[in-house]
Amino acid sequence: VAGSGSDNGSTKSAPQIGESFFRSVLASMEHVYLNRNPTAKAILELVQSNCEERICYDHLAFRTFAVNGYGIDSMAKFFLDFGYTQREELRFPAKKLKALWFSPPGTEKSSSGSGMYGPLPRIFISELLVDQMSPQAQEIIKRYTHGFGGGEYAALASSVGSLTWGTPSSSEFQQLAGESEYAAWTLVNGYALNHVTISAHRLKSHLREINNLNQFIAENGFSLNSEGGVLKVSPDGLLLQSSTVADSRSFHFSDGATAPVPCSYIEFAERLVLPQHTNLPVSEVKEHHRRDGFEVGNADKIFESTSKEQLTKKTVAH
Ligand code: OOG
Ligand code: NI
Repeated sequence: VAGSGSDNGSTKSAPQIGESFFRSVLASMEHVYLNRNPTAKAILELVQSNCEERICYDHLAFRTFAVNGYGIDSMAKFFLDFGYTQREELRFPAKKLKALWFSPPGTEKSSSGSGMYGPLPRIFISELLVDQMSPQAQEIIKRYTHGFGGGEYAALASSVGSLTWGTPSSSEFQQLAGESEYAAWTLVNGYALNHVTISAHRLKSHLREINNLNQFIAENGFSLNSEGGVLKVSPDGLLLQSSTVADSRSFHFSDGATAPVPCSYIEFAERLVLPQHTNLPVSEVKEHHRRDGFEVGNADKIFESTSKEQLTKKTVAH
């Protein structure tokens, strides 16, 4: 597990967390996610039954508030303690967001199972730059993140499916949504898994090509996020991504109001073989021969999978 580098230049210490505990926590996060998001559950079952084989996750994603110890670091700790390595930063100035991604350690018994028991996923964690929000929005966010110390329990909160803070009111949710849909989403979903991403190129059937996978998903009646076109392509042409429109669930606000709020979605990613490896026989191509990392232009549109605009289109389409 050692030897994958360090973010502060010091010698990397042994992981603080054992692999079976780590994977159990991921499986609990997934359990919460599948129970709350019928579309994600149905699609995973559909793809699995079509391929009659395991599903590999390309990455998992979380959202956070960059304030009072609730930012990226709060969720990253669990992954760093297991041996993940911090990689590139991505910036989204218009959305007032910053993100970091983390690559997994090499593990001995990583590759046999499916989902959270398969190859370890990359981790994508973003944070809302709270100090750039209006004073009113900051006040609401700080009301829920001040004095609770909840950031310390990020992974725990995600695996049990609870907010670490109190239940917000519908007017607070509306106020945030008017300024940042990301902020409103995070207020009611907290550290819940925002999405899992199916690694398309690691599927065995024709669905390993993302265009076929997208067509298959659409033919089965699910709506894909159409922001900037269904298929998101990186400038180098090697990272192809698409995602569903988020499900919504009924949320009981503190003022007694009950209203639907967006929850999570599922994503698909196809990573093409890097130019310097295209001469390798297909059977010899490994994950590290493919395009790694994330892409700001793709991510910017994938964030919209939980937006009101995409959710409204979905209702019209059905
Ligand atoms: C994350 C959106 C970005 C990706 O793979 O680039 C993303 C989010 O919606 O929180 O998932
Ligand atoms: Ni993603």
